[in-house]
Amino acid sequence: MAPRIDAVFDLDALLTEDELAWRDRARRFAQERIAPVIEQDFEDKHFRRELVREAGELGFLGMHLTGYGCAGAGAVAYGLVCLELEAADSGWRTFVSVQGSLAMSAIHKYGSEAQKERWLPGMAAGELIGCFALTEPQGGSDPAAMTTTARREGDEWVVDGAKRWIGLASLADVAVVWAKVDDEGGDDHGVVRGFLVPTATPGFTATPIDGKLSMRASVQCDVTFEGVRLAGDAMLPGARGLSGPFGCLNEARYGIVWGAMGAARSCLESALGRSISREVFGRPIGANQLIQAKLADMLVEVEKGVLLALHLGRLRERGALTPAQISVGKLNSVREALRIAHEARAILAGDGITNEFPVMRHAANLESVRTYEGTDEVHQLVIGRALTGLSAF
Ligand code: TGC
Repeated sequence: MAPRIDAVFDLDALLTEDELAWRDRARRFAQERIAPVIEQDFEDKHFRRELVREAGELGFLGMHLTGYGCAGAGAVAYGLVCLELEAADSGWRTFVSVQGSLAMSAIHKYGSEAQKERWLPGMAAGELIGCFALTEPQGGSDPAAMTTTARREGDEWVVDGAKRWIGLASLADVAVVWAKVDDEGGDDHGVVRGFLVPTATPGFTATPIDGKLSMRASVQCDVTFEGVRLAGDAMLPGARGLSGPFGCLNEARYGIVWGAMGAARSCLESALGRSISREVFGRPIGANQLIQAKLADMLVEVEKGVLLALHLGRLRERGALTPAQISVGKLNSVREALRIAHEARAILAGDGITNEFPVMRHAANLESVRTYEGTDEVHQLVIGRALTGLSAF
């Protein structure tokens, strides 16, 4: 059993009883239900659908939302759950993000009462899966360039286009689809709006992307819409323009600020355990100054990252968190988690490239986390814009 590093900074003293209870529930789920099977699932490219209901029963799905069967938990509690899930595997934190922060959050923020009643309780319970279709094949950083359209035909909407890298789409019951309205002369012509698309609708096709060397225990898809006909009330009434999807991305990016530190902690725990148990030159490798320096630097970054996440969480609970602050957190957490994964791999030496340890899996997963929900570069430019008042986009 690897040593735990939580105690070093006494983070628990900064958390409420309720937050600790959420953290412990998520840690148990991650350690008992995900950790024992994750290496095989990663190898087999298998997403364990049956755990979705369990995650729902534990209250993790849309847990920061209120009403409609959602737990109404605070931002810090949600962050702690993300951290514990990602300590097991980024794919599971990604699932909770896509379901809760993206799909459910879009419906909760922008949906009509009927849309909320129709979808949210089942999604919170893990009976229904949602996905969030924003990114298109030509590139994810510039969603303003999307070409997917929704045009009005009589009482119906007709959606045509393609999306890529859409998490869970082939398993989903409903897709939140962002499309430009094609209505020459209308007020909404060319404006991005959100639509709720039941995935059983003819013309909706989701194809899992194969050949991934990252996030292998979760599913990302190419999605096509060929004349997908929707009822006239399929549009989310409360979202108009890109601020709609960006409002949801804020939520998901916030979860990553915490989650990536879970992957980092797991890597540090592996390296620390090994540095004590493995002997070279007649003593544990952890007795060497160079190894201790690496471990110390890793610990410093994990603790700083978690404290930053906690600060952002408290800001969010006060309604004071800005997108640029989220960018600081997402950029820092994922960048440092990747560095920690690479250092941990070095400490583990040859064994570090095997699945005896979770480190290479975390490192591979974090390459995806670094790219989705805004690349490092997008977040650097968001921060640069906040600093200078000048947009580099
Ligand atoms: P700009 O055109 O100026 O802004 C458009 C409108 O959006 C507003 N806005 C925001 N609102 C809320 N939160 C934010 N963070 C916002 N950022 C911008 C803005 O005020 C404006 O509103 P309005 O009312 O004036 O029209 O866009 P920009 O120049 O500000 O943004 C450029 C840039 C590069 C930052 C933005 O395009 C961006 O963030 N690009 C990255 C896109 C991204 O993260 N894609 C991820 C796709 S989803 C995903 O990865 C899911 S993966 C999980 C899975 O499905 O498995």
